[in-house]
Amino acid sequence: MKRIFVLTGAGISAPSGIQTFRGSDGLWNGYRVEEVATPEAFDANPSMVYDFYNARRSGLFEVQPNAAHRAIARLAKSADVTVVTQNVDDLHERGGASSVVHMHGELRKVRCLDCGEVVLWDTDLTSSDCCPRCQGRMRPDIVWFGEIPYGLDQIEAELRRCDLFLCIGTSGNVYPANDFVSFAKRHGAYAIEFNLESTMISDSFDECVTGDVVETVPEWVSQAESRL
Ligand code: BJW
Ligand code: ZN
Repeated sequence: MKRIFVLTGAGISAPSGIQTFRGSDGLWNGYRVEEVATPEAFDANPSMVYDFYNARRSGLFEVQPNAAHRAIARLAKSADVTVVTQNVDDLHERGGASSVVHMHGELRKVRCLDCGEVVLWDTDLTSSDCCPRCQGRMRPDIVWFGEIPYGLDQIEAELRRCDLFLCIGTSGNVYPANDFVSFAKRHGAYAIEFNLESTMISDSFDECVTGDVVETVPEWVSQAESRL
């Protein structure tokens, strides 16, 4: 069975109605990134950071996975697929993917600042919420700038052995995800990018498929299914 590594970014969830980070209607337009996505910002103004993530968490219940999420889940029937997402939403899982690495964390989880306990959390989080294990303060379980992404050991192992690297809906602005394509290619993978436009990392790919992921990804998966 072919090994396929799928890296996704905000562009796969944009057609479901979740804003991207760096588009003209991107989330960062309302908030300066360093105000909400760094540990320093959380220390300086926790209630703003709580509000930002509370709004996004409650927004999750109003959106649905789209045809691209479902096509990736379908691909796992004909190949050995690893899905690594930079997204903090749960649309891959709701689209049928069985195991997903959320390298930048998950909106539906919070983490204790004292003991590290991670708890499923579907309601608003405030500074008065306490850890069920040690009563410590809780923060969104999100990887902020300057923090180490999750799952890097597994990611590196899968990048080394994949035959095909698919990169779907990411601008390639953020390290280390923007390095994965070069790493996979150095270890022998063929790499394809799916995006509306060319990105900072497009030159690293063997093929770039331009268009809306809800069309390009299902179409590519349908064609691939007969070849894999
Ligand atoms: C469509 C579409 C449609 C839309 N169809 N396409 C200087 C130089 C280099 C690196 C650094 C530096 N200074 C600091 C760093 C490191 C830093 C970094 O990269 N900073 C850069 C901004 C410069 N990175 C880190 O700090 C990371 N940690 C780290 O490096 O640790 C050290 C270490 C690593 C590894 C080993 C050892 C040590 C942590 C990064 C954490 C990122 N966190 C965020 C926010 C938190 C999550 C949240 O709140 O949701 O994660 S930032 C934000 O960007 C979010 C995203 O996951 C991430 C990537 O964004 P993405 O997904 O690419 O979205 P967009 O909006 O940028 O792009 C969307 C794309 O979709 C566009 O291209 C559209 O065209 C496309 N699109 N609709 C097809 N329908
Ligand atoms: Zn705790």
